Amino acid sequence: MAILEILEYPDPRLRTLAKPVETVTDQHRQLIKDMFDTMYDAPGIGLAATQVNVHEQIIVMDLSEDKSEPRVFINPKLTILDGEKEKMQEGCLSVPGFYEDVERIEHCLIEAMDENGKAFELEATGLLAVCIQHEMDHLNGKLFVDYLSNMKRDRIRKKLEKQHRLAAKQA
Ligand code: QAP
Ligand code: CO
Repeated sequence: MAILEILEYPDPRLRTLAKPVETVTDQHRQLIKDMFDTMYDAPGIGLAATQVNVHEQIIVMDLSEDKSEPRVFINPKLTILDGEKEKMQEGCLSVPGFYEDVERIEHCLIEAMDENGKAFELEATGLLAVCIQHEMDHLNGKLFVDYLSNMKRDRIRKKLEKQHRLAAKQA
């Protein structure tokens, strides 16, 4: 079991563009295990490799309450199935303690590979659709705070910067 360090906003490394995985290797499978350990430990429902400073297109997710539905998405592609938008309150392990409404596409199709390199398709609505869009944003260097007003985003940034300064002094 390995808990990885999660980068926190406004760390510039969260802005890195993730590269597609060419071949899924044992090394990727080990990273995926560690990402699940890290996400469950937090606890969270979704984590992108970007957040643990690995810049490859890998996402882990589990929306269940009992760790019973682990999902892996490698090189995910999204197709909009319905133009409807839905607003949902989002949080992020890289923006701890802050939750805000974000509008996302309500109904989409995801094409991705699993941890064995096997391609699959998944039709997503509701929380699953929201979460996959949130995590795919991470792979593109984007955060949910980017959808907020400058004022709200600045307030969050300043509070986190202050926490980081205090934590650094403690160490
Ligand atoms: C993304 O986020 C998400 O602030 C996953 O103090 C969230 O797992 C998509 C977390 C909501 C859609 C809706 C956040 C844990 C976990 C915090 C997470 C915190 C501790 C966030
Ligand atoms: Co996030």
